[in-house]
Amino acid sequence: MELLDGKKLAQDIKSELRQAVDALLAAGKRAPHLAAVLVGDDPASQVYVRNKVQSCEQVGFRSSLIRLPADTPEAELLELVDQLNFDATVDGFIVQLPLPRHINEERITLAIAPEKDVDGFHPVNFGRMAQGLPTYLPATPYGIVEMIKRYELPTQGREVVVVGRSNIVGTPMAILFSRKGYPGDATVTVCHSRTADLAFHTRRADIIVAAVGIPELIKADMVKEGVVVIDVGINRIADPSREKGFRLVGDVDFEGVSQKAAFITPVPGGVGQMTVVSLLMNTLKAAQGEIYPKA
Ligand code: BQF
Repeated sequence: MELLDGKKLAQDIKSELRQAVDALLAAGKRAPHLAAVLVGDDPASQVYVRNKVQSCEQVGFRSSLIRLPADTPEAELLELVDQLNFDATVDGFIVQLPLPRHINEERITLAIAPEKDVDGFHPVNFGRMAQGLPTYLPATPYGIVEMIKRYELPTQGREVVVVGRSNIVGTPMAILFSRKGYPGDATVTVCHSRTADLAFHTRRADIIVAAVGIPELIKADMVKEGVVVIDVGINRIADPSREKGFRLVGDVDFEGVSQKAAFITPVPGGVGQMTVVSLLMNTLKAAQGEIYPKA
């Protein structure tokens, strides 16, 4: 078994990003600028936003964190989004999900200008992805694609099983693996909560992407020898022996499945790390007008 080391790859990519920033500055341009909006005080969301801000610092990006109280009216958030859309000093921005229940995530996502949608959640960017046009790939799928490329894992003709069908991971991964060219050309099966026999599908898989948010759902007896396992799950489970009272586990039983896998991502230190650097790669593209050329 070989680990798919997200931490190591993320470090490599960060040093590439630092060099790109140096080149921009040397050309008399300013550093890329990412803004992040955090509504409320969900503990996991606070960690994620902090990871993003710290990563910006590490590569020399400018970042702005805008914190709003949990009871911020939707209209107020929409106004902020509009302000960021028109702020020429901001190259790209994200609104951290999940949002408080009284705010409609779809309405917020639709309000973000596609040119600044570095999370790649706007339907325009999703549509461009589905058609293979230049776009901001959603950060987790982008991270997984980058991981597969950098480990040179073959996908052509492979049986891929995606477990989960969310708009931000499962569905885009299924589209990307089935597209023409590398890392596509695979045969894709999408499994979900209504799948009759999950193990029947996962046992046939050459590559499994687990993105359902169920701790350690995928067990050793559900996979074949030599499988490639991409574990997208970041689940907090109670662990009184830890200082914080919890530990992180994926959607895959790492202990068991790693005995049979050829390649597997750890949690933590796997896909999550790639997700954060992918957001930075999208922000660089935004600053350079690579997807939507600047006027
Ligand atoms: C690691 C996320 C679910 C819902 C909304 C590194 C992150 C996580 C883990 C991180 C995630 C998950 C993020 C590790 C951002 C990934 O070392 O394993 C980084 O910061 N993530 C998010 O912004 O929103 C989410 C998961």
